[in-house]
Amino acid sequence: MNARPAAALPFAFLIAATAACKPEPPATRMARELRGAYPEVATANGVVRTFDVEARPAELPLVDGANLRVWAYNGRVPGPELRIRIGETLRVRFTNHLPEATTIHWHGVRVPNAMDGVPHVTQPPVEPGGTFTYEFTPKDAGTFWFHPHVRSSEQVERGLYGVLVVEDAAPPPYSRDVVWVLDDWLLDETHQIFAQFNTPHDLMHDGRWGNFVTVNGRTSTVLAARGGERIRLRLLNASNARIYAPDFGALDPRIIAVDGLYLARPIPLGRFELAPGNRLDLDVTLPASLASRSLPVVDRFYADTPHHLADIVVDGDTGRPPPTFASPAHARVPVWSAGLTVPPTKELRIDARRGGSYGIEWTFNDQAFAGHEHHGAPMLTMDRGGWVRLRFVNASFRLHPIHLHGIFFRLLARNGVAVDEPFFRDTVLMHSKETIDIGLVPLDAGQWMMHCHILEHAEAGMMTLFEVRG
Ligand SMILES: [Cu+2]
Repeated sequence: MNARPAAALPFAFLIAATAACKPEPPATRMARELRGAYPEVATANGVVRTFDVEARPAELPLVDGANLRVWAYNGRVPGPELRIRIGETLRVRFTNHLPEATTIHWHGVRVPNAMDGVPHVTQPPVEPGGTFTYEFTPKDAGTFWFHPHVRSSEQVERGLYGVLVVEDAAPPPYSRDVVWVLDDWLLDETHQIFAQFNTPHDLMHDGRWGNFVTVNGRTSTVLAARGGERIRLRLLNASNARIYAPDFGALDPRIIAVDGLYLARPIPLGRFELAPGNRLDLDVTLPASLASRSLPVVDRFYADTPHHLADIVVDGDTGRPPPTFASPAHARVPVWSAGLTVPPTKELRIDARRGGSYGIEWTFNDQAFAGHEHHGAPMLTMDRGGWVRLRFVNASFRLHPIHLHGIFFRLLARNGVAVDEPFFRDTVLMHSKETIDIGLVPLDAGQWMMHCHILEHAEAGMMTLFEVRG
């Protein structure tokens, strides 16, 4: 996909500017540097892949195997894994059998604005008994996911989420391609989902953290493998609020993609903070010499409270060394080294205050989102094709994973210190009292959401709209 030339439309004026021999302003140069990083438009090959998805209450053996009353897509948690190939058009015929309205948002997918699933902004909410057809051709291959954008802190927590995998035109020859959805569950003494949502405790802190951590809905997930295999392992954090730092022990996987897009080069996993919404594609090589053994994968976000996530259980070997194909992580990722020399286009200050329907509200620049149906004017307007620097100032002591719809961005700095991540993101974790700077070039017109992906913070006001003109 990275070889596909981007359409030249908004860049035509940049070529003219370059030809004029005047020194090129840094922002103009950085907008030009995005060319070819990822496609500007979707190229549909005419194949339409149709899926029927319905949301309804269900009772499923989850967590440690006891029956849990959940809300589920197609009677499964995680929901169905939608898998298509780049160039194909995804058509999802959605039916809502929940007792309340909902929508589906396609997290990380650069969709046409009308397919973004934001109620009252891009579509009417899908009422109980109602239907909506989502149809789009993804521009990017990678690991994405879908979830409601209505009362998300409850609907996602009850089990509504699924993975969308868009495969490359020629998928790299991994021995297997596996998805791990990480989530946590807050269960009460009856072993059911604790039914109070958006509590003052959750709002004052880092959202709702559960007392059970699961991979693919179970506390005992095992990936059965053989020595000599090379596995593509796609991780998604579907939790409302919990952050994971997965540790694979001696296996030392390489990161090949973050938030769907390939890196410029594979990098060691190290400590990667997988915040709600983030995806991480790992290249995991199991040496042929591994004796039969169980390799635990552990979350060490908080060093003093590690959580067992899952086990990779090696049983025998393939009899061959692991496949030696080149890593797919060789994307063109602009360096944007002049990013910090251009003044921020907009600064957004994040804080909490008393007020609102939950008693506490979270704000961008002292404004709390009044709900999708009462949304005001966008807080920020950007021109299509222009390079933009946004600064987020966390005036609070809490964690905030900042997510933008419809756009990939690069992290430029933390607390004013330049960072050089060789990848794009759609979600970045801000720590207590931290300031971050991100760079981006919007390519898709429309009104898009920007919000904290700690869903309780979002529900209590930490959402806003930005508009891309063009
Ligand atoms: Cu937050």
